[in-house]
Amino acid sequence: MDTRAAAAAVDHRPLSERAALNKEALKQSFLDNLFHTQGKFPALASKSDYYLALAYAVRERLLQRWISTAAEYMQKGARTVSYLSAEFLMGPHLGNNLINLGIYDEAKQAMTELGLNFDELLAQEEEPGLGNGGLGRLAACFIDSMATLEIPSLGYGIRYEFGIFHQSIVDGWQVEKTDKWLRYGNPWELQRPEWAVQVKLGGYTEHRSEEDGTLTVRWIPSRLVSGVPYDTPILGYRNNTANTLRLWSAQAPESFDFEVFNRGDYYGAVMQKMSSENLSKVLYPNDEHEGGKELRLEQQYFFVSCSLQDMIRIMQGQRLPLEHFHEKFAVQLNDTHPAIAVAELMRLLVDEHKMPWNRAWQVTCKTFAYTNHTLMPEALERWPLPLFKKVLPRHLEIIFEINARFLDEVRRRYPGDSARVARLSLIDESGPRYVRMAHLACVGSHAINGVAELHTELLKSDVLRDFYELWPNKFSNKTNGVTPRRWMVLANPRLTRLVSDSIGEDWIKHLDQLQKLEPLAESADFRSHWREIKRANKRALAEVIARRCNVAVDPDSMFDVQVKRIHEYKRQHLAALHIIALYLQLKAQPNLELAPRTFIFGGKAAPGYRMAKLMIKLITGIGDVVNRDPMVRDRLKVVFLPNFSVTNGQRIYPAADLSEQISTAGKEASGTGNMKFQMNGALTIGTMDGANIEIREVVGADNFFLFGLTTPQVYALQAQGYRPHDWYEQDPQLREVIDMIRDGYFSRGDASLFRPLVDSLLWHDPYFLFADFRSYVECQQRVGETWVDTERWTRMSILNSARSGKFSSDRSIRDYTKDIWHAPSVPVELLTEHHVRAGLMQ
Ligand code: NBG
Repeated sequence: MDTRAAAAAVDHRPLSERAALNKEALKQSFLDNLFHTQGKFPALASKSDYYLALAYAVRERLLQRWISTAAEYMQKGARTVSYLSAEFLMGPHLGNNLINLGIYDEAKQAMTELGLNFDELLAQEEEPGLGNGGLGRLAACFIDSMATLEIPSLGYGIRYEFGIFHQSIVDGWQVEKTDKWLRYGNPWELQRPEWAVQVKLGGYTEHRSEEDGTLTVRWIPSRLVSGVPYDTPILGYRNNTANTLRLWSAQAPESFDFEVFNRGDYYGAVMQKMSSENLSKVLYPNDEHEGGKELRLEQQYFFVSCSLQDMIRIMQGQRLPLEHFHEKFAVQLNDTHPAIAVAELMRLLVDEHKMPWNRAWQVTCKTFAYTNHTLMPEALERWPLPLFKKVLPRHLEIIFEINARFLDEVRRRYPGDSARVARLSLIDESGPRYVRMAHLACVGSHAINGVAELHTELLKSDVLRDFYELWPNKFSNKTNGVTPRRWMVLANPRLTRLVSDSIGEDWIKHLDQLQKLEPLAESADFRSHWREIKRANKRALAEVIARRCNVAVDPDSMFDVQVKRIHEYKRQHLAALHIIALYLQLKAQPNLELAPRTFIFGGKAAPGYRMAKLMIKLITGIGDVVNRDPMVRDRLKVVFLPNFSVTNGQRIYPAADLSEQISTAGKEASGTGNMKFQMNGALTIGTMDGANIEIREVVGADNFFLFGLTTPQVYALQAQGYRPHDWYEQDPQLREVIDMIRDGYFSRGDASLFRPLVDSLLWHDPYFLFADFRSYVECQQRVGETWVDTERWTRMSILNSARSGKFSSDRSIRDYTKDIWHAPSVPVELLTEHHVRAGLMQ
């Protein structure tokens, strides 16, 4: 389906005058909602009331698309992609919806004419932070692209009452506060209690032979939880499509309460209600790490079971037999968090719908596909067997059965190779027994993918090697992408205007067209415009920094930025070592010619990850010393911007000159921040890791600052016995830097504070900072030299953006549809009032 043809079919006839897409109508519904929904008048209304009134006005406008989309899909019985993800890091909806509806400027004008500050209203929205980092944000970009490409899809996840914690920095340390994003209500969701489903937990199973000889299993749970769906419309960019994000909220089922209640245990009944609702209370604030927590397993099972039952309900509504489940739905497992879906679909088909095992297994395998997002061994989910059995007794039996059949196949293929059987088994029996979720996902899926070329290769050669040998055809690569609607059009309106004025607007849906900017890199005039825009974005960020960090930074200095979750493998501390090295240089040679730099960090540390929190303290400690030292004469500034989020990212990426992507080679699966920076014209300093490799490939080696060991070199160094202390001994500059930290220079003389960090580096350095230090410092030297040549830097910046087309999530989604989902586009025709009235009369 040619999306340009579809774009031409965008319809502007409103469902009723109330939802017309123009300024005056928007003003009218804004006022209507202020009075009739918020129940406020101007003297009483808060900014939040105004925001909500505008949000409801916009919602009225997208409901027509939502209803029309549902009607179209129902009528066509469209094949649907179900994207199962424990996280959706959506970011604020209002601005994005206005852009996708094509009424951003109208809304701004309408508010201005009413005497309101539009940007202030936008800023009122509490972003739904229902994700940790890259994995959750990827899911959000993907559903945006599916809607834009008109692919019928449902995002399924959890409606956490508390999303990722709010981070503030107190005395240089991270402090967490709960994220009460629902405090003032959420205008973007509709509760659908009529589609609630019941989920069982705990208890035991009963096996019975029926009279006809078949074996049936009954699961008698110890608890029931009700899952209530909350739907959020996901608009495509300037088309008629509004897909659905369906998030499940856990509630106590009344009937169950009554049983306890009737026994006279009122208190117990209330407690039970509370404990049921705990299931969707809070997002676990860890990425890349799993804690073996019972509640987390329950959360995973809860949303998976709700979602699969919902898909079955949809099929039954369309009178489709369950044998055709895999034809109706392509279900993508976003990492292993939803992998229990393999066993749950088997249970639903076999136990509840009486489908024979073999048939059910075929349907299951054709339904699921699995995306892996990590190479960190400690992040591969596994559940202790006793815990698993306690929460999901029936699923454990099903997994044993799947495993027995699977291992039979393995034994036939590799007779006598019991080591291989043990490696492949769904149950880890090397010590205490565990259920391996990645293995369950691999066995139950027809497609397995990594998220960047290197990552997929490493899955095949290392993490999932045995599966690759068994089923090479299941594996493919799907390099990540990000949506240009949010990350360029919404985040960087100035650049958007310049680009659209230069090459037209098509690039927003066809990011490859940014290529047309390449010749403009040679125009001095264009370069000067380009710089002006970057400077304006930097000025805006400088104001934020002044407000939040109380540090004045110079918009003409180079903005050298590292924003992402704080992790040792991402090596924020390597950047810190480089800053200290620069600082020492300035101290030694006060008149050194050094291009002024502002180092900007942002990112959250998992609350229980001590080393990551210490890394934040180190960065803020360096800032305290450097920012105040008169000898530095403002040539270096170091700031840690608190509470990195989608909202803050939208301000940061457009203002960056240099993007730090400095993970140890072989550790970052892909990265997506790297793509957001590139689109917005930042140059990358990076290792040969994740998608950096592909970024470098498209921008060309001349336009990328490469440093560090490659993955094979890291492996070789590890194999030969890496002794970081030797590297420390041999590099006087590194020694000076480390000694300074150790001696308390950045901790007001406290020599014990950074001891754990320094000792870990000196004696273990699991992420090879010392081995990469020299190469990084030298590369940064080249960055500094290039920066001074302003015209050259600008040319490189333009080329980076012009060559970012590959990293649109539209491209990723096209790859998934072509190779895995095979879900054709279904353009939507808008229903008008006439259709609705006709429907009522039938
Ligand atoms: C993250 C990887 C990133 C990758 C995103 C999205 C997890 C478990 N993985 O490199 O670390 O870009 O997933 O694929 O959060």
